Amino acid sequence: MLIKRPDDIKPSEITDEKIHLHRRRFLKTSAHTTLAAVAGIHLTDLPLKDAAAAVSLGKITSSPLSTDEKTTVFKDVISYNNFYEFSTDKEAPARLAKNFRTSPWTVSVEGEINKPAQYQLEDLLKPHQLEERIYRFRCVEAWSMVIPWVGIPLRDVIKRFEPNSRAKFVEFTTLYDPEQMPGQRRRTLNWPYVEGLRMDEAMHPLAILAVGLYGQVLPNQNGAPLRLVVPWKYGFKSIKSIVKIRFAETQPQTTWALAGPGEYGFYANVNPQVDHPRWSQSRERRIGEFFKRDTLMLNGYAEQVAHLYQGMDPKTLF
Ligand SMILES: Nc1nc2c(c(=O)[nH]1)N[C@H]1C(S)=C(S)[C@@H](COP(=O)(O)O)O[C@H]1N2
Ligand SMILES: [Mo]
Repeated sequence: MLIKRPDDIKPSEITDEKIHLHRRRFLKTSAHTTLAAVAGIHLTDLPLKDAAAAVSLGKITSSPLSTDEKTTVFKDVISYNNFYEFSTDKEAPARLAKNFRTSPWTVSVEGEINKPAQYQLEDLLKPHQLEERIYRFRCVEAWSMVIPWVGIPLRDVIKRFEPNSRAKFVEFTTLYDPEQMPGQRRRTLNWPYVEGLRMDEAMHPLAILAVGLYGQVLPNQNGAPLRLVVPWKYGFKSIKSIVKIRFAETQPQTTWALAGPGEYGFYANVNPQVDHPRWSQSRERRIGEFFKRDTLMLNGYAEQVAHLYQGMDPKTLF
């Protein structure tokens, strides 16, 4: 269930002291400060003698679309990841992505639009107000988190590109750079990672492009410097480190559907009633909790998005 949050709650107020300490520690890495510089983000010194420059994204407004559920501990959000470009191991991306270069970062925008262009990340972000969106995030492997993302509504960005009437789908592509991404030297997946949304899904106010979490620039292992977040779908739809956004008339291919067409589909809507062929999707483990909980239809966002799938067979929406 979604509740309204007052606009003046700063991300700093929803994080505990431990989280702040962790934040200081990881923010000392240069990759973050470089991204901050390129994204036109200002740096603020923390009143701590061991802290170098901590990154701040500037003004972040809080969104009424946030959940009021307890957020997952910061350390878990940044140390338990799926990022196959680095490793299939969940703990390894944090270490292996440490020196990943996120600046300069160019996003190529192509296809059925009036304004195709190559954007520097800072230019892509400039006209937009950053928002905090606290979302439930449900991985297809039956674990979940609650993450305070910092991002911008995808729909606002898409409108700037002026899609034409043939734009029925939008495709996203992750960087291909095996030199920096050791996982890409093996064919665990079809590289580069690609994902897609139907246009009406992409234009839904819940879909965001994230540049941060917990009030700070995205850690590399979480998909820096730019990743998609679609909270009513399984986590694999939320593609990381995006370098290309392409608009198309036909449904794009997606990495996981290519890897296992019987197991992963284009829609990947969270549905507790449709099992994965190898495990149940009815329950999930919230990271940091001991007892499993019921998985909610459309990850708890049914009220907002169920209408997008009216008349479609839920069994085809996996
Ligand atoms: N490029 C890319 N994007 C990706 C993945 C990946 O391996 N590569 N993993 C996906 C999966 S399966 C999940 S659950 C989420 C994990 O996001 P997190 O590590 O920020 O929690 O990222 C998704 N996006
Ligand atoms: Mo996932």
